[in-house]
Formats: sequence, C-alpha cells, structure tokens
Amino acid sequence: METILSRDHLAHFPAGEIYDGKLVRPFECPERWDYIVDALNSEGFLNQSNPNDLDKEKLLAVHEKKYVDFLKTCWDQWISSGYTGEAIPTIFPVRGLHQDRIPDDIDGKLGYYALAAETAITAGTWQAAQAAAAIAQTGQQRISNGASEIFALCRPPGHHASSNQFGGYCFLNNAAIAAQGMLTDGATKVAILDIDFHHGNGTQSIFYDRDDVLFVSLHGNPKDAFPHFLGYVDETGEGKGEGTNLNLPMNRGTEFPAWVDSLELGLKTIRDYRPDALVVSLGVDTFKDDPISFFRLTSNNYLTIGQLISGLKLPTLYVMEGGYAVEEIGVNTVNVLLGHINK
Ligand code: SP5
Ligand code: ZN
Repeated sequence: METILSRDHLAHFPAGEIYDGKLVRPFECPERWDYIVDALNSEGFLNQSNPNDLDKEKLLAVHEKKYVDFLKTCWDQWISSGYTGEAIPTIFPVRGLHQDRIPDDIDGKLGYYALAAETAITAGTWQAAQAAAAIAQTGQQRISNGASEIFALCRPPGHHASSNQFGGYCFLNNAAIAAQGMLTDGATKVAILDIDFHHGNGTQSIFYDRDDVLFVSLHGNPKDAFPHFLGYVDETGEGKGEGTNLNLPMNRGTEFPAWVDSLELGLKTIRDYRPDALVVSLGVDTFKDDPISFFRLTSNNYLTIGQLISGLKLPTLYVMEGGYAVEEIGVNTVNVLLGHINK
C-alpha cells in the first residue's frame, strides 16, 4: 500500500490548547506523524510519496471561498491587530446573536469561523492545512486512476471542519475533499466510513443533503463526547440525502465486541449502498489509553478492523484523523493497514 505524506505538517505546531481551564500543550502534536512514519517503515510500508499541488478548484467544491480566504489571512490579521500570542476564538455567534454577520475585527471573524475554542491558528497553520488537503487529494487521484488502496497520512486532521468552520484540531476537511474529488473524477457514489472516536460533524454536514455520498460514523455518544452538538442517531440525512447518513454513537467504556457490532452494521449499510469507492476517516483515538477519549480498543483490535474493512472489496482511501496516545499511534494505525492488505 502506498502512503502519501509531507513534512509540511511541521509548520503547524501550536503551543497551546484550552483544556482543563488551562493552556496545555496540544494533544494534536507533530510527533504523532513521526510515530506513524516509524511504524510504516518498520512494517515495510516503504512506498511513500509526496503530494501533488492542491487543486484549488476542487478545494472550493467543499469549502466556501470566504472561509478559505479567512484561513489564508487570519494569522496576518491577528498579528497586525497587535496580538502576540496564538489566534484562539473567544466569542461565538451562539443562540440569540446574529448568525449571518461577518465582523471585520479578527476576534469577531475567528468566532464566526470557529466551532470550538481549543484549536489555535498560528503562522504555519494554513501551509500545513493545505499540505494535508493535498495529501488526501493526491490519494484520491491514485484511487480514481485505479489504485486499490492508499494511505493519506494527513496532519492536521480534517473531519470536524465543515464548509466554513474550523475546530477540533481541523481546518480543511481532508476526507470530504477526497470523496468529492472521487465524484468529480468519475465515481457515481462514494461511501465515507468514519472510525475516529469523535463524530465527524464536518463531514456529515458537508454531505447531509446529498445522495451521492453515504456517511457512516462510529463514535463516542455526543451527550458525553466532543463535538457534543451533532452525531446523534436521529440524524439520518435531509432532502435527497435522507437515508444516506448513519450515526452509531457508543457509550463510555465501550470495548471491542460492542464496537465491532457497530462496525458490522456500518459495513452492511455501505455494502447495500453499492458505492464505487470508500474513504475511511481513520482515527485511533478509540484506543484504551487515549488521553481524551473513552473507548477500550487494544492494539490487536486494529488488525481486525482493517481486515473487516477490506472485506468490502472496494477501492479504499485511508485518511488519517485523530489519535492522541502518541507512543501507540504508529502501531495502532499501521495495524489497520496491515489488516487490510493481509485480508
Ligand atoms: C480529530 C480529532 O480527534 N479531534 C478531537 C478534538 C477534541 N478536542 C476537544 C477535546 C475535549 C476533551 N474533553 C475530554 C474530557 C476528558 N476527561
Ligand atoms: Zn478524534
């Protein structure tokens, strides 16, 4: 299996995340990438390539131009406003406030385009976010040209980013850009299977009213887990998209047998949908020792997950999302890929 990757992720390394009422070192950190690459190398995944340049037109098929322009210019405006720290939103268009006015001031703009406050924008964020999107897009192009499986080692992750909001460590929705690219490049229907611990609210919202993308997500029940305000079972799609969104939330302490029951249901739904290709939002924050999550999967379980996904016999693009037990992230991620190719 070929991996698409880039060192440009290093440009995004915020010093602070709001957690526990403090600014802590972000859970989503650059060395996550190193552990994954080390595990790829030691398991013989030596076919590793850099991405092609990002196709801007395809980016704009998923994200609003105004939002992309905000990401591009946010840091400069932050600095020219006299700030010296990292750009973190502090005011949001919540209930009772205007939803549709975009302020000029950077504090107002940040809140308008944010869905959460833990994620900082820094000098290199836009460069890294673009590189991650290019990685997913290059993986997509390989699949569209006939590859059967590709690993897109994206960092920063993407599945919380909507067409016009960042947060949950995500800026551009890498998986959505890939799925949309598959459709543009010839697929009729694409399925996205999101197995990150957190609900992929951004991906869901991007495709919610469409029937050409099926979104299936396994995640911590949002009544107890980030992103809290989306990811419930009664969200089944709307309009043409009714019936093409499946949320499978699970409760605190969920272990592999129950998790796999949800996976089997998700896989059956994907089979019945008969997509031309599959995008997997691959997070390994379902691991038992993940510092911010509450499932109990073990390293061996990830081999089984890859095996079960490969049973769909679909061209498959794995897109890296979360996973914060940093020392185990490499083994857990590469176990999914190993399970997939060993069948
Ligand atoms: C891509 C991805 O995995 N993003 C996750 C972003 C989660 N950020 C907010 C974390 C809030 C954690 N609260 C955990 C409580 C543990 N006691
Ligand atoms: Zn996650």
